[in-house]
Amino acid sequence: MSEEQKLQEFQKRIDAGEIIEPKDWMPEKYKKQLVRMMSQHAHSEIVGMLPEGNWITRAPNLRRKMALIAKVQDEAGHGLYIYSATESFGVSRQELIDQLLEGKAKYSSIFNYPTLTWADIGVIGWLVDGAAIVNQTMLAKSSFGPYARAMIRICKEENFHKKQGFEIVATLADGTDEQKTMVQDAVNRWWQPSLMMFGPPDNDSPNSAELMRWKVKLQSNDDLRQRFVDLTVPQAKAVNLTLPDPDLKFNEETGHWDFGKIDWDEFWRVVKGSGQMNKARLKARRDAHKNGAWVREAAEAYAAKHKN
Ligand code: BYC
Repeated sequence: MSEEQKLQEFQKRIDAGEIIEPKDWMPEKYKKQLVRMMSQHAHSEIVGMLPEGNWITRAPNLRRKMALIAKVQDEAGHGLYIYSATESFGVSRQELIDQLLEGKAKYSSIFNYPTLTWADIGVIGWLVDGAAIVNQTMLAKSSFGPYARAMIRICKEENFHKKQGFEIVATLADGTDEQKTMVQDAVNRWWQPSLMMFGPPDNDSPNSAELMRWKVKLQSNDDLRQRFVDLTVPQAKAVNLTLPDPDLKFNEETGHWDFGKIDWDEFWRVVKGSGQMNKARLKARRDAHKNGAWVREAAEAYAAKHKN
């Protein structure tokens, strides 16, 4: 079979809704796109532990502290599931982590913002995990089996994370004036960055057309962003919080909430490394890697000793 015929057969399988497994024939570009996306996704989970990890020692009570520790630990697990999915292509976790530590790999823009108050922890669970659920529920139906299967478990865990965050938000929003102000301020700071998580607008998204043709993505960046806005507006109303957008308005014709312009210059600045926390995040990961060297060495020595 010629390359052209193989490509046509592959597209037929995709169009028929078949799931592609690592040993199946696939175009090099399909594999490349998936390694790119899964690598960024896995790194996002790992770097995403940092903003929340920052508050573990300062959680207001033991119940909150236990829930937050469990959440941050879950994120590490998510990273590992997705690194395993890239390993099914023969791309090792080490290779990808090296790229992250060398500053060559991307991870989600959202994690380059600081967590200034306890309310940020609630808002991350509500908005950031909420946005991730919208995106990942779609990816759970992606054409690549190992990625789609990882997403199913991740989405279940993210649902707990979102509830954990929304409960913190609801408690603060129903609290003292100071608590109300604190949680509203956190919503004001995280709203736009959460909308940016879905990626650039469709007309400026170079990868979307190919990913959608191969059913890696089943919905576009803008469609998912709109779904997130539609789901979140009533949740904000339920706890008497205001989403910081004067243009937010229900559109009777479309049945969706219209929203204002997103600052895409800011998005690209953050993606290209000039966000508030980009340097600190990479430093934290590099330090953790360096400080964990003795654990890796001990594990290797143990494995070598017990080889037979
Ligand atoms: N941040 O052509 P486009 C979590 C890049 S963690 C940074 O639209 P695509 C959690 C994009 O990579 C969950 N970069 O790309 C963890 C591309 O650059 P390259 C994180 C972004 O792939 C801890 C360029 O812009 N979720 O839930 O079609 C605590 C053009 O974009 C971003 C995922 O990683 C961004 N926001 O669509 C709490 C989901 N957006 O690679 C929570 C998996 C775009 O060509 N990924 N770029 O150099 C995806 O679904 C898709 O890759 C995206 C982008 C929607 C992000």
